[in-house]
Amino acid sequence: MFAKVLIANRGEIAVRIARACRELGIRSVAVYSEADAHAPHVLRADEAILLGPAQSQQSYLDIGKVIAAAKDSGAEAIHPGYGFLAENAGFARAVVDAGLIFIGPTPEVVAGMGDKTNARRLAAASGVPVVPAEEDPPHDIDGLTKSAGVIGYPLLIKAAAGGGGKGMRVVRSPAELAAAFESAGREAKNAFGDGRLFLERYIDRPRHVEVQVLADHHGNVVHLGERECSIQRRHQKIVEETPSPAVDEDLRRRMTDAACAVSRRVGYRGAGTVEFLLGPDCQFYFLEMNTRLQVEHPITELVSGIDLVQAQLRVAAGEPLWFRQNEIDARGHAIECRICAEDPAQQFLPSPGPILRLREPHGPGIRVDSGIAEGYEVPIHYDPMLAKISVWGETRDAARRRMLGALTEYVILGCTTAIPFLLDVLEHPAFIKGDTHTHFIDEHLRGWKAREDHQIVALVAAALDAARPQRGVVSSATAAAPAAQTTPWASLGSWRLGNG
Ligand code: MV4
Repeated sequence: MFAKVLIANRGEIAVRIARACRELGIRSVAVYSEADAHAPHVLRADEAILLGPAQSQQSYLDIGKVIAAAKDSGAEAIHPGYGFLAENAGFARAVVDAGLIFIGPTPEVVAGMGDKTNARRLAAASGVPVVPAEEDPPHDIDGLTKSAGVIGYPLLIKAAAGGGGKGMRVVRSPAELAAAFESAGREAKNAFGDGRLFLERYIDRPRHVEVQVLADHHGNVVHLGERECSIQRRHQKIVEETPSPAVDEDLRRRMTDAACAVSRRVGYRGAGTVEFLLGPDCQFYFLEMNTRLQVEHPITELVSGIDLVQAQLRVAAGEPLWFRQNEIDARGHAIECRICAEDPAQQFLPSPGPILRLREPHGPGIRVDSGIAEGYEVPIHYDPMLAKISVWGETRDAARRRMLGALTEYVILGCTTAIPFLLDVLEHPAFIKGDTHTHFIDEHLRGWKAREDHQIVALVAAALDAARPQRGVVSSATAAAPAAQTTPWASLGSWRLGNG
């Protein structure tokens, strides 16, 4: 096992990886930018190295600086987390060339899965269903129109070099085709430096269902079930759950078999996720394969009991998986909500700020993966996700109700979060029914506004908090009656969950 690992990331995932390192007796090295000098991930690691200015390009995305930090610290391996350099094949290659271990698949697999048309071809060759497509459409308007006609309308124009919706256009008629192809190519070129496009038949109102896989260097490939990630806004996942309310045992076996088949064929190593589109007709289609740990990995850990980050470290160190497929017994239901510094009433505008007051939920079956602490200033330079709440319950509704309670207990004063929005998602009848597909937010919560009680509560909480004796200045009166000091939220009583 490694003696020292460098964590090439920040925020909650860097804290998560540092914890897994500690539990395996591995020393962890954090890297940070000037904006993160007091960030929890820096304090949580055994060592910390300043990379440079706040801008990601001069810090977390600077391949040379990250590798130099690993070499200087004596780390044998680098864990990339997710985002930043996690799926950058050039980084993976540079890590290996520097004589270090990249905790993930080989650079060739990172590159191969990063090309969406190549990934599709490998999936199809593995016998996995793919959406009917034109993978290399002609660029002249006649040729393009002809190949679009073969696919049929509505169709989707997609960028070969990247996922996440960039360079994607739905085309509903031949009249829209040329302009959409033109603008998609420009967007793809700007986003990925590669304007290659392909056409796919459009699957209407799909679910996004992904399968977690784990593969070691000894020929073992296993899956850890599926995750339903359809509740998204502009391709940003908001709520994830496992198992999917739309997947029965037969469909689960077919999807997980398909995910393992692709993983085996590409020679996958480590933790990976195979994404599928699931149509209303229960047909599923390969979408892409992510060669990183996903944000939503905690819900898989909660139902399976497998620590995925420890598994990544142990597999990267050459250890065989310590369990067989038939020993994985997923149990219960888990839901994750992402807690982001953004204002849902202002089109989810990022709204970072100082964390003035922080009270995280606790209790049976509640897990908080957090990258913030009271007194920490959330930088404006990075992704607005602050933390994730994940809950486990015997049943889906038990998990849903536990999540509602946990969200209600979560107090973050100082920056706006989407917690009230999340409460309305989880209380929506369509969510309760399990009718969750990728158009859920558009169809049920378009133009969402905070309910009156949310606003009043927030104002009263802030007022009460402002009226409290200054923290640390304990007058004789308050010292005499410490019980009188309560958090503003506690003094408001349980204002949620239909208690008036
Ligand atoms: C699709 C699709 C419908 N038909 N492909 C979204 C980004 C990238 N992951 C692929 N995505 C989609 N591909 C075909 N042929 C619908 C989407 C899609 C989507 C997929 C999963 C989760 C959320 C989504 C939101 C909008 C569109």
